[in-house]
Amino acid sequence: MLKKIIGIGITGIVVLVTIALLFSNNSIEDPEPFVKGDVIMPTKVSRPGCKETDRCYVPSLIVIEKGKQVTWVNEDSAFHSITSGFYDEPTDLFDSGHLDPFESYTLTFDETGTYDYFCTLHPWMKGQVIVE
Ligand SMILES: [Cu+2]
Repeated sequence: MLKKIIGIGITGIVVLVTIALLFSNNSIEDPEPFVKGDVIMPTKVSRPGCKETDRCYVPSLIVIEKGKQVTWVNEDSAFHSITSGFYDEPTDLFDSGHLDPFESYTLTFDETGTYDYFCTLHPWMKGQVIVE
């Protein structure tokens, strides 16, 4: 009788430890999904200072081969956009709309050329993609 109770007790502990290990492993194997960007919008670019240090979009100039993609990631806590053209002269080639913090936007460039873009919310944020 006593052996049986001890046996059940040990089995219970083993089961509990196994469950605990399964849960802890899951949290290690399942990190937050995070997209690695080619161009980052770093923190605090919603203030004009980033223009002076050329850190509104990092890098503000990216050169890629024809047919390749560029992914932008908003690492700031404010909304930003990737919109073709210039603030006072937008074009309708592409527009990400307002990107939430940590949201990303990916574009494929199938034609060579120089693509200027800006942020519709912050006139000082400018970038350029050159497709060769
Ligand atoms: Cu912005």
